[in-house]
Amino acid sequence: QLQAVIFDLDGVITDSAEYHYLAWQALADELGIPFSREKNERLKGVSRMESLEIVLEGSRLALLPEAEKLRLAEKKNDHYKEMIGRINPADLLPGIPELLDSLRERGISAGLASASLNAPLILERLGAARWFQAVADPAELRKGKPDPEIFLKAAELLGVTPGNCIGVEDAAAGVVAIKAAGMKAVGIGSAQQLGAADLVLSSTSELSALKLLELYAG
Ligand code: B16
Ligand code: MG
Repeated sequence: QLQAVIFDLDGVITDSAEYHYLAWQALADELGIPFSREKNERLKGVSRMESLEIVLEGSRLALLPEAEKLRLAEKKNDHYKEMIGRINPADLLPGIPELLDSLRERGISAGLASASLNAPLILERLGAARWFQAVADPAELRKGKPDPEIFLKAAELLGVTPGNCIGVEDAAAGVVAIKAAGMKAVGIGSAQQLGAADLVLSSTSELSALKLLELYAG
């Protein structure tokens, strides 16, 4: 029986990727290094410090001492936090409130497996915290996606068996993490990028509790 659905945040519950992009772009401009929306695609689902490494890649700044890198990441995060302060319930992606209500009515738990240290703040801003029975804290984990650790942690916090869960992700590394956790995976985006998922939908508006139950049964 399907016990829980475990969600990624950015790109699935809300689109904070745009704010991440704007904050990284501003930092790169300030540092005088090239950055683009295309490069930003590689940062999706990747931790803050790993993202910085990708931003600095190919520049001399990649050789900066760790303390300096931490300072740059903090600078980006301050700017990002300033922007996400504007997030409100209207920023929930299409179909998500209905899906979370419907899961709750059916007694299916919802968990969050986001690599973002800002996830609890964003859930509050969205008015979405009430839907989630568990939020895995990425600060407590050793490995990021594609490692399954964060999805396994969310299942553990919910008190459910991974095999009785479905994970929902918009990033390829996230889909790999879900499958490695022994869960069924739903990818939101292009089938080309998320081919490893058991079901790929082009938008969250296509998600429904019935589709998830069908996927689980099939
Ligand atoms: P922060 P997700 C991820 O969120 C983002 O996709 C990724 O771009 C970001 O670098 C990462 O969170 C860390 O975010 O700097 O706020 O800790 O997709 O796993 O929900
Ligand atoms: Mg994501």
